[in-house]
Amino acid sequence: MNLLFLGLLPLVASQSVSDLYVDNAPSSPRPYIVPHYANSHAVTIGSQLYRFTVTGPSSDYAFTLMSTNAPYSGSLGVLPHIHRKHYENFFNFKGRFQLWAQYGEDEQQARLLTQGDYGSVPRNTTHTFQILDPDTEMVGVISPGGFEDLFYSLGTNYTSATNTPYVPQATNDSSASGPDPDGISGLESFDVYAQLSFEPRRDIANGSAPSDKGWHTDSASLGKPGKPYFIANNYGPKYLNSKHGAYQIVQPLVTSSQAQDTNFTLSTVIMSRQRASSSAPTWTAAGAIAFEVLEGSVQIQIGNYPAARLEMGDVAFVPPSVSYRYWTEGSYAKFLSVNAGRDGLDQRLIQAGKDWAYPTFPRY
Ligand code: KMP
Ligand code: CU
Repeated sequence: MNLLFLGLLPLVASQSVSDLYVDNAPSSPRPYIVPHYANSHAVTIGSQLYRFTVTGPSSDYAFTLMSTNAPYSGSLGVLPHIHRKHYENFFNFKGRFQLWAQYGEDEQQARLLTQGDYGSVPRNTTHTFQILDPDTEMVGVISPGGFEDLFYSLGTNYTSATNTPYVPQATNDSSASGPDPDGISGLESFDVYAQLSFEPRRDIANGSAPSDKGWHTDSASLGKPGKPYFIANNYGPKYLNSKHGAYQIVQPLVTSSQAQDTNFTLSTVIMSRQRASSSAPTWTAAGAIAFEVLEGSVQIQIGNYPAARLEMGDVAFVPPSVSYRYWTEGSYAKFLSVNAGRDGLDQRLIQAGKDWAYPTFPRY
C-alpha cells in the first residue's frame, strides 16, 4: 500500500449505523443516538429514575437533555428552589405531573401537565413539581449544559438489563422525592438555591388558580423574557414550512428572546411523509442540536453515517458543523428540537415558513 492510499483509508472505511448507537452519552461531542430507556448515566433518587441523553461533556456544555421516569407520588418531587445560572424546560413526554413556578413577587403559577404540555422556568424562578400518573416521563432541557452533575451527586448509579422505565417497587413517600430541607440547602455549589418558604398552591381544581385561565382551551403565546410560562400541547404559535419536499409545522417553545444569554432555542416539529419526488435537504448548524422523537418515527442521516431510524423517545445528537438530513417515512411524525445558539434548525424552518393555525398539514 502506498502512502496516498493509507491517507484515504479513513474516508473510505465505511461507517456503520451501529457505530452511532450508544448506551451512554459520550464524553466529548460526536454524532450519536441514544435509544429510549438506555441506561445513559442513569441514577435513581428515591423512586425517580433520571437518564441523561445529552450531557455537558457530550455537547461542549451547550445543554443537558434528560428524562425522569417515575410513578405517582403524593408529595413534591423536589423541594422548591431556584437556579441562578440555568434555564430549565419541563416537557411532558407521557403521564401527568404538576409544575409550579413563581418569579419574584409575581402571582404563583401552577399547571397540571399532560402529554405534550410544556413549562418554561427561566433563571431565578422558584419552581417545584409533583409526579401524578403511574407511567410518567418528564423530559428536561437545561441550558447551559452540565447541570446533571447535581443528579450524579444526589443519586445512586443505576443500570438495568431490561431497560424498564423505572424500578417497580413500593416506596414510602419520603423516599419518593429528593433531599430534605437541610440537604437541598447544601446544594448551592450545584446552582440550587432552596426556597423553603414557598408554599405550592393547591387550588388548581377549583378554578381559582391561573391554571384554568385558558389552559388547554385558548392559544398561548411565548412568555416575556425572564418570566415563567406554559404552553399546552398544540396550543402555541405555529409556522408551516413547505420548502423541503414535506410539510413541517414548527411550534416554538423558546426562541432567543426568551432564552436571552442562555443561548438556545426549543421547538416541536410535526412532519409529513417526504415526497417521493424529492429527497430531504442537507443541513448544518453552527450550534449543537438534538432530536427527540415524540410521535411516529424519524429517519436521520448524520455526517458519513448511513441513515438511522429513530422511534419514540430515541435521541439523536449532531455536533456543530456536522451535516445531517432528516425525514419521515410515516404519515405523521413529531420531534422535540433542541438547538444551541440563536439560529438553529427550528428558527431556519420558521423564517422560511408562514403563520399557520393547525397541528396538521394540508393535503397536496
Ligand atoms: C434535587 C434538585 C432538583 C431535582 C431533583 C432533586 C433540581 C431540579 C430537578 C429537575 C427535575 C426534572 C427536570 C428538570 C429539573 O430535579 O434542582 O426535568 O431542577 O432531587 O435540586
Ligand atoms: Cu430546578
